[in-house]
Amino acid sequence: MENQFNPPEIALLAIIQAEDTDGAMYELDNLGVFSTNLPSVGGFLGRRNATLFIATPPDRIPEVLDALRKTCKQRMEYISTHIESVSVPMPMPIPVTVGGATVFTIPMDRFEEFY
Ligand code: 2BA
Repeated sequence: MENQFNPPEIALLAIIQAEDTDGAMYELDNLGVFSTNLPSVGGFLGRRNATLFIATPPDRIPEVLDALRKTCKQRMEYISTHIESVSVPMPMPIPVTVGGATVFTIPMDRFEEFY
């Protein structure tokens, strides 16, 4: 059997912080929007984050973005660097602001479900 009913036309890839995953997925689930959590790692900080794969009809994109806005918070992370002017290695934390959510919107050519 194949699902032909109301096929989603847009794929959203939302990179969010790992801590926000449960809240975001819960909120999307409450909206009746399907999401898949792909564990990922940020290239800059090298820390675990999450990529939510969300396939949706275009008219639901605003609701999805609102749900992500509500549940995904900006945070300060720190990377450690060394002060060069001192003889003993001394780590110096540098603050880095990490979003919210980084969302890519991608048109989908096909959507199929096989049962
Ligand atoms: P990360 O690559 O670990 O980046 C974490 C944060 O570090 C970024 O937060 C940004 O504030 C800073 N950052 C990243 N690259 C930088 C660089 N070359 N120079 C200075 N600062 C830099 P966000 O922008 O909120 O990004 C959060 C996560 O979203 C990223 O984790 C990455 O996994 C993803 N991301 C952001 N923009 C992306 C893009 N254009 N393509 C693919 N993934 C992206």
